[in-house]
Parts: sequence; C-alpha cells; structure tokens
Amino acid sequence: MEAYRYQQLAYLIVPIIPGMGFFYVQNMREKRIDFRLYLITDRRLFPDHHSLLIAVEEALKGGVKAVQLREKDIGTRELLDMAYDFRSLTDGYNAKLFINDRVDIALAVKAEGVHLGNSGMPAYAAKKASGGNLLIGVSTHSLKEAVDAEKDGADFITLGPVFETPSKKRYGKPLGTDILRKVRDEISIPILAIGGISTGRVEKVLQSGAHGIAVISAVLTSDNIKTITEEFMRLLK
Ligand code: TZP
Repeated sequence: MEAYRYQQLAYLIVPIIPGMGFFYVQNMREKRIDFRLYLITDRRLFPDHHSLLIAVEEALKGGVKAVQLREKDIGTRELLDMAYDFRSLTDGYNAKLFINDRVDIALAVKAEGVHLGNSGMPAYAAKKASGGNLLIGVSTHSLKEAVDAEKDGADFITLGPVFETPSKKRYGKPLGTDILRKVRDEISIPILAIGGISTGRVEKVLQSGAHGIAVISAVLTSDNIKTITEEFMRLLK
C-alpha cells in the first residue's frame, strides 16, 4: 500500500522537476493500470488458436487495451508460440499483454505484465525475477487474499467470482458485490471485478468500488465481439 502511495505522489511531483521529469514520467506511465476492461482468453471456447486470435482482434478493434493470455493446460512451446502471436496482435492495437502465471514467457515475448494465481509464484518473486519490468496482476477470491496480494507488491488484482459464471464450478461460489467495497476500503491498488460480468452489471460493480472489470464469456461468446467491447468501453469511461 505504501509503495503505491509513493508512486502516486511521484506522478504529481516528478513533472515539476525540470529536465529529468519527462523521462522518468514517460517510464512510469508504462507501468500504470490505465485500463478498465481486461479481456481474458479461453481457447476452449474456440475450435482452434486461430479462431481465438480472430476473436481477440475483434475485441481490440472494439477498443480493449489489456489482454490476458490465460491458457493454463498447454506445454511451454505451444504457449510461447501463442504468446508471440498475441504480442504481435496487441502491439498492432497499442494494447497491453499479460501472460497468466508464466514470468518466463512474459519476459520472452516482452509482455507488459504477468498475471498470477494465488497459489503460484507470489507477486514479490515475480517482480524480482522480472527486475521490476513487469506489471503484476494477482487473482484473488477474498479480502485476505486481496490484502496479501497488495502486501506482496501486486499492481492490481482481479477479485471474484462476483456473480455466477458459466463455469461456476471451476471458480467457486459467487462472492457478491459487497466484497468489492470491503476490499476497496482496505487496499489502494486497482480492483478488477471478475466472474459473470455483463454490460448490465458494470454500473453496479463500479459503484461498489471496482476500478474496472475482467471478462471472458461476455466478450468472447458474443455474436458481435467488436460491438459488445465498444459497449463495455463506453460504460467504463
Ligand atoms: N476467476 C474468477 S471467475 C473467472 C476467473 C478466471 C472466470 C470469469 O469468466 P466470465 O466468463 O467472465 O464469467
């Protein structure tokens, strides 16, 4: 929490130091959580990798600026190939790329960040391993996990499932929206609400303290991915 506060203070102070300010702020800007819609992949929704790429490109056309490649059950070579493809794609739309769990792959493809599960590598270790060059997102499912993630040096968290999700069993019982406020009161890093988020639920989660949302199915199973992404972007402005 402290580190985040100093970082926010630096954004205000550094620009007024003549000369050095520009480069410092340029560098820091890269590290900000400047997105409110975080699109997470699930290749099982598609017949093949290529169809997933096409779907994600539609979302990029609709304005999404942060994509997490979350393909847990494939080998390193295949994941690396996918990550390179996603890097080229996201680069073309000036969007950030996050790789789930794999700091090595995030570094190899020059992703902006890594997204960690709460039972894998802790944020401080990922930060150290990347020399501070990766943004760190952490998946959390309770107040305690959220507080721990911030203490460990996460730059942002996803918190959920807030609502029932199509894949309910895999992610556990819905937490409801009250948890967002409780967590908001305890931590300073941005919270992205996850789990069953649809366009109709955006307002509620923002009012409850979320900085933004993370989604899989609302975007990737839509008949018009570009349009639904545009709608999310409009609601999250
Ligand atoms: N973690 C908690 S819920 C969830 C993850 C990865 C899945 C969210 O998927 P959807 O389809 O947006 O509900």
